[in-house]
Amino acid sequence: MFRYLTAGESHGQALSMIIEGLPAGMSLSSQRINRELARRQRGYGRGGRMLIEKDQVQITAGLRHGQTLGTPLAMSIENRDWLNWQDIMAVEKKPSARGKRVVRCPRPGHADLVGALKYDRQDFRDILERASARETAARVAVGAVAKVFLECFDIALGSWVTQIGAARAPQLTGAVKQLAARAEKSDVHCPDEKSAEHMRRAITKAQNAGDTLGGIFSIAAWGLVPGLGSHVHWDRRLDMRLAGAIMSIPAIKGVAFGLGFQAATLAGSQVHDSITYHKGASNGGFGRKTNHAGGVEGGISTGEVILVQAAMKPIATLKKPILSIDMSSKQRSAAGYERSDICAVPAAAVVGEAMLAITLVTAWQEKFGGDSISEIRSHWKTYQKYLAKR
Ligand code: EPS
Repeated sequence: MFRYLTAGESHGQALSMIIEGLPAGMSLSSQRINRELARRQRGYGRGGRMLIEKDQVQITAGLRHGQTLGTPLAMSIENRDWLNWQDIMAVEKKPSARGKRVVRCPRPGHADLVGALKYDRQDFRDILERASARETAARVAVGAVAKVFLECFDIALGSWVTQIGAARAPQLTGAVKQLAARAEKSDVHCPDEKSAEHMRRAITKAQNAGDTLGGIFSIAAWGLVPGLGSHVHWDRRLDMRLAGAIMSIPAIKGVAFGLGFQAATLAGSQVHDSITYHKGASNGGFGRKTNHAGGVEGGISTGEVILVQAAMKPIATLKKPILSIDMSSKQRSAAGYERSDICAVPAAAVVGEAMLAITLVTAWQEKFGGDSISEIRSHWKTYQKYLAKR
C-alpha cells in the first residue's frame, strides 16, 4: 500500500522522501515531478525565499530506466538556501554558531510555542524549521508520483482559488477541467480574471500593512469509478480520509465536500443529487444530475468529480508582529519575524492536489490490489466490465 515519509528542515540541506508500496512497471521521470514542484513555487504574494529556491527532485532509488521496480522510491530536493544557513543548521556540533539566529519569541498561530513546550526546546528554531511549510515541497513530489499512478487509469486532478482574504470570486461555473486549466494561467490561481485582480490588490494591501492573508481553494479529481472507500467503518470512509489528508496541510482550518456548509442551510430536495441512467455510459450508466455531494456518498466515491474546498488561515509570520512573550525574560514582546510569504493560498491549492492524489491512490490500491501496473489495470478493466453489466 502506498505510504510515505518525509524528512527535512526548512533551512537544512535537503528534503528527503521515501515512498513504499508503488507498483512495478509505472513510467516515471524527474521532469514530471519537477513540473509539479514548479507549480507550487508560483503565486503572487510569495516571499523572497521562492526567488532562491528552484525545486528539483533527485530520484536515488526505486526507478530503473524510467520504470518503477515495486521497490521503495527514494527522492530528495536540495534547499538552495542551505548555503546561507550551513552554520546555523549544521548537523554536527558547531560552537561558532552558538547564539546565532536564536528565536526567543514564539509566533502566535505557529507551532513555535506548543512545539517547544512539548519537545523541551529553548530555541524556537528547533520547532519552526520542521513546522515550516517548506515541507509541502516534499508532499508535492510524493503527490506527483501519486498523480502519475492515477494517470495510468485516466484520472486527473486540478485546483483553483476562490477567495483570498475578503476578495471572493463569484459562483464559478463550467467544467472543473476548464476551471483548473484557466487557474493555471493566473498568478493567484483563480480562473476568473476580475476576481484575480481583486485578490492581487488585497495581497498588496496586506503586504503594505505588514500583514498576511488566507483564503479558500477548491480541488477536483475526475475520471473516477464508483466504489472507492466504504460505508462500513468510520476509518474506511473516503471523505473522512480525504478530509484528514487535506487538513494535514499546514494552516488549513476547514475542509468541505461539494456544497459544503451551504448544504446545511438548504432543504433535502435542493441538496441531494438525482440519479440518472444512460445505457452504455461509463460507470454502468449511472450518474448524477448535479454533484452537490462532491463525489462521495456514504463514504464511497460515486464516480462523479470529487470536489473538495479547503480554507487556509493567514500565515502566522507577520512583518508587523503581534504580541507574544519572550521565552527568557517572560516579558511581553513582539513575535519573531523572519522573511515570509504574504499569502500562500495558490501554493496550498497545489499541495491540496498532492494530498488528494495520495489518498486516492491508497483507496485505488485497496479496491484493485496488484503489484504491477498491468495487474492493477486488468483488475480495473474487469470492474468496468462488471459495472457495464449492471
Ligand atoms: C515558511 C517561511 C518562509 C516560506 C516557507 C514557509 O520561508 P523562509 O523562512 O525561508 O523565508 O517561504 O515556505 C517555503 C520555504 C516553501 O518552499 O514553501 C514558514 O515559516 O512556514
